[in-house]
Amino acid sequence: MKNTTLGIILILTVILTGYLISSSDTINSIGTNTITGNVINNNDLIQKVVLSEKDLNYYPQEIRVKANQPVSLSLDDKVKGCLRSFTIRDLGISKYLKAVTDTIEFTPTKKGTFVFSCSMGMGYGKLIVE
Ligand SMILES: [Cu+2]
Repeated sequence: MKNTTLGIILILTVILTGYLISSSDTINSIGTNTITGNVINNNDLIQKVVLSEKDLNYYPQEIRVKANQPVSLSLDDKVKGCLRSFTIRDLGISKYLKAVTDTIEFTPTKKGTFVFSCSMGMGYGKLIVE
């Protein structure tokens, strides 16, 4: 009798655990975006974008994000000089990201392609809002 009760509890625990794991996967997959290799994370709905530098320009030069979902953008330690002064003119964004932990937070509401650049326009790329 005791073994049966234990068995039932064990089975229920397994089912419940399985359910919890699968439901958290669902939450994760909602937050996950397949953005060209520059987006880490997503346990939440924030689209984290980390840009690097390659050949004196931003890398990657194309970022794809979803509209109406917050974006947190940062620059890694390869990004030097004026490239750290990140600008998306059409979105009214311009910020000097001094440290790798500095971020630009914004939520793109309009779909389309927006040019991003350094403050001088020397480094540039495209932000595609889908
Ligand atoms: Cu520049």
